[in-house]
Amino acid sequence: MRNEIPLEENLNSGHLACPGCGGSLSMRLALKALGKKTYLVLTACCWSIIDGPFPYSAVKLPLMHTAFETAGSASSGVRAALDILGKKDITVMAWAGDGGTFDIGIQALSGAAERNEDFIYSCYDNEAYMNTGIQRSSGTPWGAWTTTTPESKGEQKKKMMEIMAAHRIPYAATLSPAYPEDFIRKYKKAKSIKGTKFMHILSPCPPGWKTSSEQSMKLSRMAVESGVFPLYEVENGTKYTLNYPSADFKIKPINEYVSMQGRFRHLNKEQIKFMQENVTSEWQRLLRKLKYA
Ligand SMILES: Cc1ncc(C[n+]2csc(CCOP(=O)(O)OP(=O)(O)O)c2C)c(N)n1
Ligand code: SF4
Repeated sequence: MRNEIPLEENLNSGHLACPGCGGSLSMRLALKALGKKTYLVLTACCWSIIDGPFPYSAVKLPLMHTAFETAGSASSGVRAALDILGKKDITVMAWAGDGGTFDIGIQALSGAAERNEDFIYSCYDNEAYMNTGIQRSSGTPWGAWTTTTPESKGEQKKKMMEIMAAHRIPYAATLSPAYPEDFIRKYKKAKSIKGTKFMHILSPCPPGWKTSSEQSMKLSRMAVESGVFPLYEVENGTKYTLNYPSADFKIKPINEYVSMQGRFRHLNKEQIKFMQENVTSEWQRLLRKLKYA
């Protein structure tokens, strides 16, 4: 099989992520796909730390740190400035966590998407506000322990892909660092499309998920194979394409995925059954959309 992963590295070694951080591997893959002509807009999140203190930067590309809630508006401004300078060949990529996307940045992101601003928005979703000590976000799954849901989170995860698809942006996709070829292909595709592109990346976080570092890739794969985080694309809000698992794949039970993570340790059999029912019904909904959209 031909290796489709570019050798080019735009992320230095020696960055400040925890071992096993899905967010750092995801950035590495995204920058391999996008190449040198990329301008990064980074909101407050773990990546503000991972990148390192000024004058150091883990990223070999121009990068602007901006306020937590502004990825959508700041990226729109950077795009406009580059266009005025005639630098239309530079890709602008916003990079934010689930807290910065699902919650605090959603207004600026929705505004930019409605205007169909020409940039790639990447949300690396570690399912909580990790940088400030594991607080729940609207991307945290039902049942998860966080410091602000010490019993168990009682609300379901927000369906961010559906919200973005409802804006009818040209491209939205789910990605996993455990599927690097699919990951690279999607970023290259996003780069080739004009308008707003939304990339939703499930990014394991060992301290926040209470897992060991070496389990991150296994967990990423299990999230996909169990249907917790299927990999798919939505074009113009209507055309759905499923990548992994395939529609005829019998999704694996979530038990192993859940039991490997300390954040779900308190759940009893009934609660895991409830989670399973939700995952199964969401998977079936996705299959119906594929068929009828
Ligand atoms: C307006 C504002 N409120 C709060 C903060 C503090 N803060 C910085 S990072 C962060 C958490 C970010 O969470 P998320 O976007 O999920 O990224 P992660 O830390 O998980 O990588 C918070 C609350 C801030 N910088 N600005
Ligand atoms: S806390 Fe989680 S998201 Fe943040 S650097 Fe560590 S592993 Fe990555």
